[in-house]
Amino acid sequence: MRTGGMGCFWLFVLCLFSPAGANFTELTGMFGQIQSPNYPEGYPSDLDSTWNITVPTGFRIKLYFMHFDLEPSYLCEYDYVKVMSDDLQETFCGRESTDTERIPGQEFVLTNSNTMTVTFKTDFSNEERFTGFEAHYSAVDIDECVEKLDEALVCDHFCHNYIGGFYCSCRFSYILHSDNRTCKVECRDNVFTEKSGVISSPDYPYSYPKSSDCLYRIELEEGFTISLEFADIFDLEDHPDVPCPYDYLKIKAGIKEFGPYCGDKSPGKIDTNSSSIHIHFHSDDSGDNQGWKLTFTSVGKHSGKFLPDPEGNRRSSGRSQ
Ligand SMILES: *[C@@H]1O[C@H](CO)[C@@H](O)[C@H](O)[C@H]1NC(C)=O
Ligand SMILES: *[C@@H]1O[C@H](CO)[C@@H](O)[C@H](O)[C@H]1NC(C)=O
Ligand SMILES: *[C@@H]1O[C@H](CO)[C@@H](O)[C@H](O)[C@H]1NC(C)=O
Ligand SMILES: *[C@@H]1O[C@H](CO)[C@@H](O)[C@H](O)[C@H]1NC(C)=O
Ligand SMILES: [Ca+2]
Ligand SMILES: [Ca+2]
Ligand SMILES: [Ca+2]
Repeated sequence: MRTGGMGCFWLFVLCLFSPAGANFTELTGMFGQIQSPNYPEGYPSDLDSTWNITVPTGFRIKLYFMHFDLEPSYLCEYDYVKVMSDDLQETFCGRESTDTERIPGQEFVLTNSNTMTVTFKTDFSNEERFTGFEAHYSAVDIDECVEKLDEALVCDHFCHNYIGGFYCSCRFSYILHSDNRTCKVECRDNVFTEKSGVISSPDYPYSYPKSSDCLYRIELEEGFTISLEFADIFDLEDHPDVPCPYDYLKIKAGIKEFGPYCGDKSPGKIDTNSSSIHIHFHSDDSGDNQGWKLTFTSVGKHSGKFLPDPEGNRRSSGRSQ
């Protein structure tokens, strides 16, 4: 946590003795105060003063005026206070007693980011004495979990706000990815040695995990050949022009490769003509898609065809010599 007090003090000393920076003030405290020169006496003519306010990331700046008394003018063309931050810009001038100008009144200015620039400009003359302004600012926590300012910062599963930041966590059995945002699963090492079975993306047919790389190996003895049959519900994030840039399924059977597969059209039936296959499923850090499911069966050179039974136990459907 930074303390603004000393920083402001040293800056103040610096400002006093630095001729070039006399009209520029850098404020980095969690709160602070801005006054027009000579406040509460009348402010001088031909001023061009700037205050840069920076608070730590995770905070925004709230600025409000306790006193405001500037020379009124049409569209604030004589004297004005301008408050700027990113896409925000407010210009104020006038005095409390005349309601024709843009005085801040009870309004406050709230930034989206952690920086704000306030400029105070005056022209060459004043019709009468104007006392200027006094403003205060403070750092305000951004509730990232509610505001979702930046889509790329939103948590995949759970979001926890705290003063100055936020963090993400995951549902049971998921792991937070090193991006600190998405939730992945550990699924690198799945080996199937049964003659038949069912494999699917995690949570199928509900959204599969993001930022995950799943590897499934089917290893049978030499002489067996494996066939895959994909279920009709097949849904992997795709792109209209680029083939499978986000999520994909790739199958390796010996030297042969199948895929990459993505989109919503099931690959159907694949005869791999191999006794050993590797399935690689990759997902990126966004999107909600249902995934995939396949049934594998095998045929042995000297034995029958193996099909899965409804309980998923292996079973031979027949025998032929
Ligand atoms: C300081 O004042 C000079 C002239 O008065 C002006 O040209 C310059 O832009 C000002 N700088 C800032 C940071 O306001
Ligand atoms: C003051 O803030 C503005 C806007 O954030 C920035 O463009 C400018 O460089 C800053 N000036 C200094 C001296 O930090
Ligand atoms: C994730 O959080 C850790 C510790 O909180 C931090 O060191 C790391 O830089 C963060 N990574 C990203 C990508 O933000
Ligand atoms: C299957 O693989 C064997 C060698 O492993 C090869 O001789 C045979 O031609 C292949 N059959 C088909 C249909 O690709
Ligand atoms: Ca003036
Ligand atoms: Ca926060
Ligand atoms: Ca995706």
